[in-house]
Amino acid sequence: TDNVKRVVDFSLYLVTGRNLLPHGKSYLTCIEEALRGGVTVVQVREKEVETAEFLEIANDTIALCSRYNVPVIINDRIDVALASGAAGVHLGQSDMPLAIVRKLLPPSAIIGVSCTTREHALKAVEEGADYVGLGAIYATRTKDVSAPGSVCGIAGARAMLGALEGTGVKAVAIGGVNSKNVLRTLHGCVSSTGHALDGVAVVSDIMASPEPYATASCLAQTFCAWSAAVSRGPAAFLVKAQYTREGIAAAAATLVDTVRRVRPLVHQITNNVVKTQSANVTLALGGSPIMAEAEAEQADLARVPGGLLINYGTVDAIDGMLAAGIHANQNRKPVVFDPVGVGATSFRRATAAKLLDAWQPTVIKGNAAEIGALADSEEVKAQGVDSLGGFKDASAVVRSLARTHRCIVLLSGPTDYLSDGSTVIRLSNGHAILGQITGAGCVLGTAIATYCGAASIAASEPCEGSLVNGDMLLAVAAGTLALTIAAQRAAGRKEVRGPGTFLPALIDELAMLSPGAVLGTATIDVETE
Ligand code: 3NM
Ligand code: MG
Repeated sequence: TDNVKRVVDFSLYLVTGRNLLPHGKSYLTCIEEALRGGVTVVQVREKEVETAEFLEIANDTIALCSRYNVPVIINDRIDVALASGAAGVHLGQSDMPLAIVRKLLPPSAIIGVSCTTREHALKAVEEGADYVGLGAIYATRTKDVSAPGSVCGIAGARAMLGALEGTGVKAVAIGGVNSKNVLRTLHGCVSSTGHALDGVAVVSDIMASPEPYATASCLAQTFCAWSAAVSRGPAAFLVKAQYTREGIAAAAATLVDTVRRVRPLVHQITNNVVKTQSANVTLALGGSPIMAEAEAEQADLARVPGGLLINYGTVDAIDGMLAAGIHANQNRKPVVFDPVGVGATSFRRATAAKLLDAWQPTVIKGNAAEIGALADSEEVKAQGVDSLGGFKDASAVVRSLARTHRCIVLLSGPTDYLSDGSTVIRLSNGHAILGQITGAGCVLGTAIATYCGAASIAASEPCEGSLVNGDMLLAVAAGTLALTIAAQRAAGRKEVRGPGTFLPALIDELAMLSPGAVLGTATIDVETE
């Protein structure tokens, strides 16, 4: 009846765009194929047609969708919604105010609002919206999003989701979402307290597809796999485990051999200062390095299993970095991000934000200054690329940043802190002489990318709904231990008299590192919440 609001499944929300149909494909054929593929709600969006034609299209769409028990929402036009008996309307920020629309439509009407800012989301909640469209997530050609502020990005969606938590207002992400980036979008669009999307809204990926059935199926299946992974636990973007000191040490020791067995390709976009030593560290650990920066080669490289390191160092090759991470996400490869000196300039901050909106890192690693800058911490101020000190509560900082960015965060220093957003692991191996060579932090990133790459290849349980297979918290711990334990051993060698003799000794110790050395030397503490 008119008084009962139906429960809508927002998981795959198709917004129509007849102008995008491929040559020879009729509108209703496309919609029907998409419905068979798994579309759960349809919005009829018409920007050019006169009222009579809009009403006819709405009626035809409703007749078709009702056979699939899928509700139809009308974009903007209250009169068309009323005349067609549609399930509801979708309002833009400059359309009729929600409060008035609510009075005009029957109580059962589903009303949605487009939101780009946290203020929009708060207002939509207050006015009693049933759902919101968060966007544009990415740049798109389907709608004009050229005005400044029209693209909210993943970061903007996170802020809006924070405002929606506990309100019951559903949310879909819109704008440039497609079958290639949908898993990354779902993974990324989660508030720091864990509030996630109810679905994704798509126009061109389905409407312009020669095979809307296949495209919709792919989107729907990815959504299902993701929600299954999420329902396994709050931090289910990882394979959850109970971490103990002994368990971490044993896993790290095992991974020493795993790296050598699977020989992961370790693709590194890193700075000129450290390229040679990074490639040598990869080889010594048992991985296979490739230092490839051109945008045009990223798609091919991402198809080879392994790990990706993006160390933005002197901040060039940004197009290559953008493409590398996007392709790595699509191929479910781990991405290690080293935002070198991110606090030093506003350019570096903006670049980090741009990269983090384009792709999901598996790991962010940095020193106190870098982690402090990413966390907007006043406690640690950046000066150049060196860190000025530590945090009062480093565990809280890494845990919180891991939640915000939905990844593992490693804070390197005399004690290394790493967290998946719940567990914090502290590692206290290493040697002060690491501070006397250039690029010690950079090669730590290399070691982590090498271990994450190997762990993702060797993962016993592939998890379709997750961006990476395997336990990345253990891999980061293992990569960190490998480098710091080798450094300790190198520093203790007779022939090492200073930083010059230390670096080749470090490469030797990495090449000779044994599982037993890791087991016997690892200094690990675990804090669970
Ligand atoms: N609304 P595609 S973006 C209809 O930002 C619409 O509110 C947007 O099309 C918003 O899936 C958009 O082809 C177009 O990128 C989305
Ligand atoms: Mg509108």
